[in-house]
Amino acid sequence: MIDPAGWFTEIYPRHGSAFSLRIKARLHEEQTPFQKIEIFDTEWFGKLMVIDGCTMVSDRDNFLYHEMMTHPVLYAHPHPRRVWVIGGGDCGSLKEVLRHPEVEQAVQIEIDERVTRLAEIHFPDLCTSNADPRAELLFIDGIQWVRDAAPGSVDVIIVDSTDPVGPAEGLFNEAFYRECFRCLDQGGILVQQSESPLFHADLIEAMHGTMRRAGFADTRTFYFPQCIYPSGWWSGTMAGKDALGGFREAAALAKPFATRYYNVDIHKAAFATPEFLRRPLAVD
Ligand code: AG3
Repeated sequence: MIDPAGWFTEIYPRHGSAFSLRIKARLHEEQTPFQKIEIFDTEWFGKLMVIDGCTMVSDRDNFLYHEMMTHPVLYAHPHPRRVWVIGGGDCGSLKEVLRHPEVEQAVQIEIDERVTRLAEIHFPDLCTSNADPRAELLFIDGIQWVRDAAPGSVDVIIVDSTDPVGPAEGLFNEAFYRECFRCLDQGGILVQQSESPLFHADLIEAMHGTMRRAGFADTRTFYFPQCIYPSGWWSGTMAGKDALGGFREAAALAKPFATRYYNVDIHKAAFATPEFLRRPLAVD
């Protein structure tokens, strides 16, 4: 929604709140077979991608999300060679994954090719690694992909999805996690964006239960800021085939690439659990 003064607003009806950005121009609007995609030029956040009215990516703050959806899990895994990004069509997660020299193969499985094609035009900085020989971009249903994949064929699965409604709904259920569990090799880890700890604590709590019922031995949530998403505070949740908590700290300290948010201290701090989120939760 854009008001006459040029403010884009995403309203959170369940939480009596909203987030707005001042828009300079609407650059693109398109209904794909899956969703409505809009691209705006904003006053201070650079370009903004909106899907079905929900903010997805801005130039200004996407580094927080993309670094946190990739580096913690890749330094938690002892030897991440094969990585899948499910969703993530803007290619921001794929780019961060490919910064790790130990990654030999990174497959992005995005259902809506238009997200990637528009990212290539409007978010070229996120797409700089798309031609990396280790990268493969597929435009198919991620649920079908994990169903068809061979057991033990991947080390890390990153679920970089939209909210759990519409095309992404099936990425938050036990059947999907069960297939992911089967596809992960020993020591394998799945990480999924898990919404706002303040607004969606019930979802995070349920996710832990669902992941464990699907077979995962250990689950952990970590936290980071993301000002364009509901409440400005976001989370990712890891599910380990084996116990989590491993951290290749020396490798993270000597990482051969620059980051703007992630570092060793952030890695450790991100897993600290606020009092009100200690499980089991008293969810209101
Ligand atoms: N994925 C998480 C988007 C959730 C935003 N929700 C909202 N605005 N209501 C973003 C994809 C980045 N690669």
